[in-house]
Amino acid sequence: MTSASRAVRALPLLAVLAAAPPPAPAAAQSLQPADWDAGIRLAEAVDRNPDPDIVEVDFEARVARVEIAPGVEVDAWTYNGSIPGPTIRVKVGDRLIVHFTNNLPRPSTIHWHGLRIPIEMDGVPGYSQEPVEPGGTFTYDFVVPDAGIYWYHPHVMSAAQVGFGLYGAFLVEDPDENVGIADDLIIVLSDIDLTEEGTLASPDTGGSVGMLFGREGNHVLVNGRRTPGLIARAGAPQRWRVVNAAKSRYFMLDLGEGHVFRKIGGDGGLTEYSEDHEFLVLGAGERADVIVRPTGEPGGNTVLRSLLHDRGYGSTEFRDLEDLISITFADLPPHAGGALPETRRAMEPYALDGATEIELELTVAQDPADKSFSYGINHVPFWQAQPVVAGLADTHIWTVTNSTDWSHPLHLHGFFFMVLDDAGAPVRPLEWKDTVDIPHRKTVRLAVRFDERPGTWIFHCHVLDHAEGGLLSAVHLELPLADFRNLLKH
Ligand SMILES: [Cu+2]
Repeated sequence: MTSASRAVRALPLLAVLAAAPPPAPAAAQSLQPADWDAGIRLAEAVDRNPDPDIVEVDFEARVARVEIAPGVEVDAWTYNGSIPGPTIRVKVGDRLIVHFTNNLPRPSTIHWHGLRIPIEMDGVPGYSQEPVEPGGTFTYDFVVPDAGIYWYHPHVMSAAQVGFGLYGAFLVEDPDENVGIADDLIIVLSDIDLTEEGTLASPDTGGSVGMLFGREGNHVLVNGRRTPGLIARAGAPQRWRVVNAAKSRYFMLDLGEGHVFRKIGGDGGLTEYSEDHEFLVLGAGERADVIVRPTGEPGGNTVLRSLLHDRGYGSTEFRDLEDLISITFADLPPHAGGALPETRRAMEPYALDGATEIELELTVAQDPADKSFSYGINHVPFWQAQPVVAGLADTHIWTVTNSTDWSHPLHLHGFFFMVLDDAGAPVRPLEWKDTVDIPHRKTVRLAVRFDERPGTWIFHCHVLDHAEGGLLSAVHLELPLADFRNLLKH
């Protein structure tokens, strides 16, 4: 298996730093035929607030009949009746108000994956709010702090609820950013598990062994459809913001020979500089912002595929490649091309002097009595875990060792981190991450700086079966001891 990191064709760092900043591109114009994306474009949430800096939307979680392929319908769990739910599009600094009503048969919440918002808005029952009972409501209300592509999903029975269809994209735009490409798409990758009768499969199939692997759905979906189509002008660049919303599945995107993904952003907005990748690997929960230029004969077609990515035992054997998007080239002369835009973002690595070192081992255990498996962090599942304690504005270096036979995309709520290399230096280009793959039997180091938002913030594997099987813990972020002493004086 070719790993993505080996396939990276990095720009020489010094050359990039020495070069003059690229000229600001002129206001971009569409290069695509009319309705090129009609078969794939996601519906957006309706903003009912006239204030240009407030986006106020109504979200109802409910069971609804959706069509995932011609003639294939299922009663899925949805936000506002669709899979994915409505795309939220806001500007950085906007206030978002979401009036959430739960009309599902089970309690639910909404977690805003990757957003650095107050703990009360984080959507985790038991840590930040009470679960919203069937028929109940909750108002999420926060200021959106960072540009980038994020997503949302429930944090109650999350493997089941995400697997049944509850997720959506959350795009935070920066009005000052100008990448110079008008044709953009949000691509939400997921899957859903259906029985032969076309109903939602049980989220418990395979019992403890199913949990150990991390159950994948048997229908791969792109924006809620099986292999939707796009009508592209050959050679014309497009900007894709890709979200992996699958409950377990990894994707390894491939556009075929001669194509690259110019990655300009990741989990938390633009990266330090753009970098070309032959393949694009996204673990569950990860995102990427990429520029692509599909090429081919006018009238012909190509396909965006997912290759087999080795996320551990059983993940590549007897598997097929997945066709994700069918791209038909319009009968137009190919676009002349030219260089793809380069992007740059001024980013400072964290100063790591005096950082607190934390060792985390991702472990698995089998109960000698009933033979069931559970995952753990440092050998304890979340129901026995003590949180990591951190002070406000502390910097931590986490050394995360995966001692299991499956990879774990580790997600930290509420904070960005940067990944460190084996020597402890930040990996370039710098990228703000909230979810990072910890490959099976490998160690990954990362640096995180906490800020002034106290609370108990969970971190967990985003293979959601693994999280529910024990691979979850928390950081308890609290006032420094001195502050407590001051409080006691009053
Ligand atoms: Cu995992």
